[in-house]
Amino acid sequence: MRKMKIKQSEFIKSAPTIEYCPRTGYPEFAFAGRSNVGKSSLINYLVNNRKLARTSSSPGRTQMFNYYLINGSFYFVDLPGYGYAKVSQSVRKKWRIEMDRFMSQREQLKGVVQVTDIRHTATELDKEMAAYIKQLNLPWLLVVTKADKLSKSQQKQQAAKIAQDLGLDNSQRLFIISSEKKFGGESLLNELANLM
Ligand SMILES: Nc1nc2c(ncn2[C@@H]2O[C@H](COP(=O)(O)OP(=O)(O)OP(=O)(O)O)[C@@H](O)[C@H]2O)c(=O)[nH]1
Ligand SMILES: [Mg+2]
Repeated sequence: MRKMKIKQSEFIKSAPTIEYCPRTGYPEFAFAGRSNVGKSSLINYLVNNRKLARTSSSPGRTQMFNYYLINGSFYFVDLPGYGYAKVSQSVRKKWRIEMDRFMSQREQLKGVVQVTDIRHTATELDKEMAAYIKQLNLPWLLVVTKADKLSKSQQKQQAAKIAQDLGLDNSQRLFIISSEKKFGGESLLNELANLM
């Protein structure tokens, strides 16, 4: 079991399509999930830098493939949230195409971290995303975040329910996390280290 310690992180670029994504060949991990679920906050927590990824209380802020270089050797990619009602139909359609190209064509992509809110049952879009990642045979890690909002026993129960609804059959790939209270991230980082 490898361990990962993050010593350095920096914003590299926001890429509108895969043509603009970095060509260094470094391994990368993408963070996907419903809009406002806490993807950017999760990245900031993992790298211990509150100012790295832009977070917001208004959903739909992350609009492109946002690349963060970690320890000078791999990337975290913050993806735009799905399911945000105020984004126009045409923008959503375009995003679907770009996301599809990204997921299916980026050879550097070593895994997808799917993020859901521990308080909510999985939506149709969450299920669709989960099925999509699995079908691509990409390592899939499920994070249920905002765990600070529930009691310890509720956390376990809700996490199990979400994992079941999304068809997660490997409990080692389920992570109960709070970016706000900063817990649960270490085991996720170690799992990512094993995928590089
Ligand atoms: N209590 C609590 N709040 C959180 C946690 N993580 C994120 N939030 C809050 O949730 C809101 C959305 O967080 P973001 O990290 O911006 O969410 P996002 O998924 O990146 O959103 P988009 O970029 O719009 O898709 C912010 O108000 C955060 O402060 C958490 O672990 N606990
Ligand atoms: Mg974001």
